[in-house]
Amino acid sequence: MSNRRRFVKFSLLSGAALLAGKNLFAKADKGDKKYNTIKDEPVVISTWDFGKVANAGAWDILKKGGRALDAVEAGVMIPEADPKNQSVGLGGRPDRDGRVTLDACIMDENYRCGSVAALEHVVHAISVARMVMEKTPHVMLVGDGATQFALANGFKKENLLTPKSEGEWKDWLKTSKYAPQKNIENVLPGGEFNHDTIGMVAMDKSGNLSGACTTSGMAYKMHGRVGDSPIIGAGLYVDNEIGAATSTGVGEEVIRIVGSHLVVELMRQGLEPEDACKRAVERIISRNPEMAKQVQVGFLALNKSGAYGAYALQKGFSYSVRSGKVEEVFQSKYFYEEPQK
Ligand code: SD4
Repeated sequence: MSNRRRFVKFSLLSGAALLAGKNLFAKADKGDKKYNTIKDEPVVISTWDFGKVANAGAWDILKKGGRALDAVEAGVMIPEADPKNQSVGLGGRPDRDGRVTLDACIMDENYRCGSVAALEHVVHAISVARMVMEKTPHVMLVGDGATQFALANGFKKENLLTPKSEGEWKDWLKTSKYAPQKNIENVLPGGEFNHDTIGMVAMDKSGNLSGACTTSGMAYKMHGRVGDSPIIGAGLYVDNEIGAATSTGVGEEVIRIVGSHLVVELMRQGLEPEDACKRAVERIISRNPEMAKQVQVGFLALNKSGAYGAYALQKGFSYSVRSGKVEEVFQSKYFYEEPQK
């Protein structure tokens, strides 16, 4: 597409957005809304309602003055170990070949980070990611290399495919339809929603930030597919001077805009967390509005002052917050007022 055509397309999009009451280029409207802030105390925030249980694990460490890095690892290990949670770790939904492959990454207050992608047979992908960070000269290990590294370092080999996830996969094979849909990624045979991924960011008593992100990825993905969750900058980013961000939803769309890094950079430019998340969502829309209507992406961010916020493409993204004073699940704001046809 020529530059001129691209400009015209982009202008038309902004015009349409303005007509729909959305100003893609609006400055963050600081001052006329109240931003949620946890002042001068530890806080942990994570994606979706099930983040509440994970936050409790992180909070046990934070409330005792523990390190944010330890808190986020311990926090996300809870859904990883829960066979009933079919989007993370044990019991995660498999790829289309029936293999449960896990993606995870972790990042501390000092730009140190570790990641695994397409890891198999090991429940706590987040701890393997942390070990990559702490015990290797690398940032990311994938596939067999990641699995071999984990097993060689004392992680137990387990079958992660539970009878429930296996049964659903076999039902899915009857149609083999992989069609990410708005807000629900995949509609499963039973009509349930497939919300994946826990992304968690935390600030400890010393004011240091860390984050973790772990998932079994999109259900029935191609074998070998890697989403945003293990990719530093896409599914998670932490800059201890500025803030931390994480994402959930259709990872391909997050990777294209390096979403979590973008959110942190927007906070560096002065945007509040919610506005930074919103701007990242708008970037996805501006790239391909038709596609954006069909999928869900949500961002969550925490800045160095303890302000936090989220924003999603579609209705339905929730996030959980835990501090000394707050223990709550919030509904994220979202771009599309009504479900899109
Ligand atoms: C992925 N971002 O693998 C993950 C999936 C997810 O809600 O978060 N779904 O693309």
